[in-house]
Amino acid sequence: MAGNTVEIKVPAGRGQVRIEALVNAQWLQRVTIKPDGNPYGYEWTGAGEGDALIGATAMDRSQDRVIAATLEHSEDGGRTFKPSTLKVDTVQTPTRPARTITTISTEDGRDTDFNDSIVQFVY
Ligand SMILES: [Ca+2]
Repeated sequence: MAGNTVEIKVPAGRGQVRIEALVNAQWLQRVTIKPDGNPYGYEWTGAGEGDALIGATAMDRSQDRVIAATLEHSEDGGRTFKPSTLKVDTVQTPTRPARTITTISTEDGRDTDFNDSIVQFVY
């Protein structure tokens, strides 16, 4: 698996897993989401500021899921994409039942603000 792909393991359980992708970047960002080894999934692209939403979906939790997320950016208007540098962070909320929020954040350049793309999984 390339270093710009993360697999998020979501156990079967209540409700849904919700996924949203936000951007804070001038360069085009691309987020590819592939659930459960499926070669087809979601591909979201966009640029913008202020946590601009480029894609969102939800999946039921009737079964254990492994959701692969690949994060890239383009410096040439979408002709070619390069792997972004990722950070992954998971927190549990104090609610009962607890929910899990996993955040993937990316850096596409040198300012190391790690907010160029932000993909959150909430379940
Ligand atoms: Ca940046």
